[in-house]
Amino acid sequence: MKRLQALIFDVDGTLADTERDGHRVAFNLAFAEAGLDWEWNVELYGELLSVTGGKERIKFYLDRYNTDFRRPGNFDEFVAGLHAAKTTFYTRLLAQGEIPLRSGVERLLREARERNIRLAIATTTTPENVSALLNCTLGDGALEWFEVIGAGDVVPAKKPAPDIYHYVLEAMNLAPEECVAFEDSHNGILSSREARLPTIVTVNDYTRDQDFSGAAIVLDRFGEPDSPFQVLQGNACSHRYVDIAMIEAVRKETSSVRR
Ligand code: XBP
Ligand code: MG
Repeated sequence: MKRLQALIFDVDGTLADTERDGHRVAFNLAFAEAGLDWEWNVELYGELLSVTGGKERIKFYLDRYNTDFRRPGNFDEFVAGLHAAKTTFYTRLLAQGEIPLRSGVERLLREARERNIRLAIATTTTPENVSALLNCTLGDGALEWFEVIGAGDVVPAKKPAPDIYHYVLEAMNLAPEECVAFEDSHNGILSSREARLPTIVTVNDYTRDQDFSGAAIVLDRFGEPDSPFQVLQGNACSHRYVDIAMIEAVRKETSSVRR
């Protein structure tokens, strides 16, 4: 088995629980500012999450849930403008310290750095949102912890397409079996699996009941020594929280199952 070289993280729902109290709130603030009476409640937003990417999600909402809306002639520009306003509101919420990292994330990132395991990001969210989250939670300079940040429109096809993971692997010059990906959603694992990456899933309230077939393991959280994870699918080999030893054990376990 090849040595573990890098960890590749999804952002929304994985590094932090950003959707319900972050992105959703920011979309609604942008709609209100534009004089639109659209209101994405917690339940509706769960349905809209089936489409990744904020601009794509706005269009999906209009196609599926608000067909009476009269679209302006410059529709793409209109959506892009709304989305830019949403990004401003979202990064403002992060700056207010509203969204922490999920427990265990900072510990794992620091351990990986100490052991010279390379770090990267593969997300559909806008690059500014990634910088804001990392700076606001880990402090200035945390962005440099990540060798590659694959985000937003850098690839034309967002998750569930594998393109963003291919982009990151190519930029790092690594094979998928030298890496482990971290995801929280069905769309996320479709993307990482198609890129042949062993994937550890940590679910959240929006994704708990989704299909994660093909995951190396599915957990309810990263876990900490004093608040261990619950295993929802797979074998954690007696480990109780995600650290490098646990990741190595899961890689070994899943490669022997595959053989
Ligand atoms: C995240 C997304 C993003 C965010 C919003 O999916 O789908 O669209 O919800 O961010 P994943 P933007 O965690 O699978 O990357 O509005 O910046 O797109
Ligand atoms: Mg996600």
